[in-house]
Amino acid sequence: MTESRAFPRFPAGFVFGAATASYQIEGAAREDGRGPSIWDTYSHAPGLVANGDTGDIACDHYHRYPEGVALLRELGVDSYRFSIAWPRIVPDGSGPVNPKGLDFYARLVDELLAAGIEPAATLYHWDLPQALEDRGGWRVRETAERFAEYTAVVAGHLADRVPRWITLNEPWCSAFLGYSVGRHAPGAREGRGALAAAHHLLVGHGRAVEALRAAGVREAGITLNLDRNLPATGSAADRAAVVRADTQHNLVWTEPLLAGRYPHTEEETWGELITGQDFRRDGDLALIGQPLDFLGINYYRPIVVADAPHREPDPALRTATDNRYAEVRLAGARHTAMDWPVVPDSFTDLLVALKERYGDALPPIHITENGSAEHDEVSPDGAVHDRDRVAYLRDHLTALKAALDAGVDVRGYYVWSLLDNFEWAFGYGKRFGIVRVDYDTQRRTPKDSYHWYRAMIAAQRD
Ligand code: IFM
Repeated sequence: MTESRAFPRFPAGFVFGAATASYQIEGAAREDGRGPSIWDTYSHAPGLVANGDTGDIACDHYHRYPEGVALLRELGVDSYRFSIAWPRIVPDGSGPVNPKGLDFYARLVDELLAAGIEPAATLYHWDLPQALEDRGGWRVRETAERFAEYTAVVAGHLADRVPRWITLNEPWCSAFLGYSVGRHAPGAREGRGALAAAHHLLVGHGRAVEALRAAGVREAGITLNLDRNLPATGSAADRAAVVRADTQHNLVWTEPLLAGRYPHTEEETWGELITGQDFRRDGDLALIGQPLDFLGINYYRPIVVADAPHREPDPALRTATDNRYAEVRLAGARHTAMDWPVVPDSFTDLLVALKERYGDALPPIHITENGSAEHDEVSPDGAVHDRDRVAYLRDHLTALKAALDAGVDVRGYYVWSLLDNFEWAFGYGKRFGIVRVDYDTQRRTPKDSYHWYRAMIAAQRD
């Protein structure tokens, strides 16, 4: 059953898409020469991922990608955003290239093009080759150089067929969840290491943009998970906490990328860790701040922030994430299965605020992810009537249209996600797909949200 009322209307040429990521869906973790990634290591370590889940098999998309493309064609999307697994291409992180890895993505791209769907490739969605982590990972500059080499290989192979390229997905997660909080691979709990990782991810982005330009790609950009941080109360202390949260979540990325500077609020946020950062070099800001063809933004929810002056500092985390603020639950809001509050207006506000801050320096935007995990149930008729997800998508697309009406140049929207998949440390328990995956049988069942999104896209073309 679909709910067709009140479809928002988007301008002609607006791109509708769906997104996935390699480790979350591909499986075939040890096939055809793929090397181990940090997520293989992390998910196989006892106790780090819910239920002991791993990406070994996932949605078996490596073998079933034609079925995925058929679902996309039936959905009517203009574009499909997928990510390329670095350890399939360069299994040891440097050295020999694996032709079978390149072949897989070439076959996927050809299948998409034959179905009339534009491929959009993300080069790094968190599956760093383990061999590079063993040499320091994103803490060291060498990883940025290896990333540029890998980018040149992939773009050299696919640039003629893939028009839109995303260097990094959500570097905040890679740097801070990965190297500070330890909730993502590689599971490090460091202060300074996380700041070095943030910087080297940005350097890697800049070097990858150079490689993409050299290969002649049509569009190069980066995807950020920018947050709309709201103060828990109107107190000066909570508002100051929001400034610290904004620095760490947003400005650490947007200031170097869009304004050619480091955030001026760094000292307040990171204290003594920010002094004498020898990993920053002359010329880095120019490299990082090269013009982009688009900015990718992933939006899910706002974060309500309260000052937390008495929070016990964890010595391992000190100052990189222990910024003396705490996340507060938003009273009165519906929460998704991730326990994330649903506030569509925050989506509009985030985009409008970004435009106000960066003006003409803000490139056109693609919403590269938006969606919700819900407590899906299979009905006796075999269908998944995911009303909450339908409402989430409808309300967020309406909020997005409001941002366009307010003058923000948004060119596309990708729903997260095409398929239920491996939700990182939460394992398979959280389902974001508009298509249900039965992990025992690998059967795919389009949910009501799939049918709703299909009807919404079709309505644009009436
Ligand atoms: O599943 C993730 C994705 O890999 C990155 N963005 C957020 C999604 C939902 O948590």
